[in-house]
Amino acid sequence: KALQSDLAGAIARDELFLVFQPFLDLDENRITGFEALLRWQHPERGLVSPSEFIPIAEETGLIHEIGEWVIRRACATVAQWPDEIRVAVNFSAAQFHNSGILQIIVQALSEAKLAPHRLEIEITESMLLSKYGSAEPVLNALLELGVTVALDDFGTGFSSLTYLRKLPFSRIKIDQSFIRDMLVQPDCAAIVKSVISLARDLRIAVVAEGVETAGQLDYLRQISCDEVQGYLISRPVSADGVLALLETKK
Ligand code: G
Ligand code: G
Ligand code: MN
Ligand code: NA
Repeated sequence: KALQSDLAGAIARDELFLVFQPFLDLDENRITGFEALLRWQHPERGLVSPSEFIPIAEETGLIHEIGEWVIRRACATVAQWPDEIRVAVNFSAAQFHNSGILQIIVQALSEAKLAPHRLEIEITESMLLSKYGSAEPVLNALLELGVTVALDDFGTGFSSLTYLRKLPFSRIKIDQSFIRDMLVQPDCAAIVKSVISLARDLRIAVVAEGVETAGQLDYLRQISCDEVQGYLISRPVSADGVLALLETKK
């Protein structure tokens, strides 16, 4: 397929870039970090969505090279931001189960002179059930390194409470589908409330994803959600946009 061969040269042609979407802490009412989201500016097709090209990268194995580029670029970028700001990077299963991944992360942190606690890795529940084997050793090694791990899209995969008990997550990101429906479906609100309460008892922080309305934000404040992310706070912005956002939301 054409897209596939184009993707192979995308890094060399400097067509990939990152945009950043903030996390807002509700207690402190300040931005605590940004999620790095990958974008591909294709010379003819224009902007191609990661939901289109990440699966191709995974099938072809290009995900390793692309994923390494994302980690290095994210670390180098966040190193230029204030010390209290973290960056979160999305991982694919194949990347996560690559034995060289720790070395790649250590090197990216060192090149950027970045404190490990400023990097967060986002993984999904489906990656924990992967054909590649146990995620536990990698998660423990990351923890030891000081890099934090967030469980992304929580509630959409095969959630098991065993994961929360056994694996060292710093954060749970409640999937946006729950946030979208929580004010219209009481069952959905009950789930969101319970996840927040469970996470608090386990000393795991909670991020609500996909917050789009003031009503959703108010409700999440009432039930003591730690952090929110979504178009209401900000769409993903360029690296320059991050600095502007940090100024205005101070
Ligand atoms: O930003 P957007 O909503 O278009 O992202 C679509 C999907 O692509 C999301 O599931 C997101 O997690 C994923 N994604 C974005 N950037 C990256 C990346 O750098 N690596 C991986 N593996 N997935 C990414
Ligand atoms: O799978 P993951 O949660 O990493 O995907 C993040 C995706 O969600 C990105 O593509 C981002 O653009 C999108 N997103 C972020 N905030 C919102 C929002 O408020 N509403 C919707 N519909 N999508 C959002
Ligand atoms: Mn994510
Ligand atoms: Na998510």
